[in-house]
Amino acid sequence: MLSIALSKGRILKDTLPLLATVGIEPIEDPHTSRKLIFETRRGDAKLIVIRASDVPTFVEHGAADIGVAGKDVLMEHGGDAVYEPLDLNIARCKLMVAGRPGCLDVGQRRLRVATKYVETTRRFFAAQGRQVELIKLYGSMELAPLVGLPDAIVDLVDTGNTLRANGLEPLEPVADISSRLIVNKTAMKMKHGEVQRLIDQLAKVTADA
Ligand code: PRT
Ligand code: MG
Repeated sequence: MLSIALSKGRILKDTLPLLATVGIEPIEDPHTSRKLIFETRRGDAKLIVIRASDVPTFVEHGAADIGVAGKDVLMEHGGDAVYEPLDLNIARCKLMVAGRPGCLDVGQRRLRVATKYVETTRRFFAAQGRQVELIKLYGSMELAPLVGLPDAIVDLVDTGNTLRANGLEPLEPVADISSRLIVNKTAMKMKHGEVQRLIDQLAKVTADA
């Protein structure tokens, strides 16, 4: 039996069609159901639907054999606790520094940056030799500069509409983001045949797309 951890929202929406091509289809609709575990039409695979930021933790500890997580979430989780064998090329966007034009010039004082991605942001600015003051937020990052909280934010940008609607501009790219297939290290050994078959099948589908 393989357990696969996904998150509600765009990852579920973009991953279900990929899994369907290898016969893994939930019997009930996970978009609308309040259940957290879903049987599939393939008796040997089940889906677990959890918060996006919890997917690496579930897979790391073997609560799921496999997961789908955004590169943003994986970078922030850090380390090499799970294998990351496949870029699914879905839920693509960019992690960006954003703010009002000129907001990065703060003279001698430390730049104040609000983000959900504090570790990734710290590493990004440290690599430029720049120490920043980090403000951890869990959402509505775009609002923060408008109410004078930070100078800039680090957040995901897709169309740029959310930034524009709030008078902010994308300023510096931090990373290109897409969703990755991740695998628990023990499952990769103990269920190698099943896991490798799924990776190979999905690799073929994502390459065709
Ligand atoms: O909502 P919750 O806290 O439960 O989890 P989550 O926000 O992480 O879940 P979800 O479904 O919103 O995002 C899951 C994953 O989708 C992220 O981890 C990314 O890897 C990926 N993804 C791809 C995105 C976007 N594109 C995206 N545009 N996640 C979020 N956004 C948001 C962004 O934060 C901003 O608020 O969309 C807004 C910007 O979009 P544009 O088009 O206006 O630029
Ligand atoms: Mg969200």
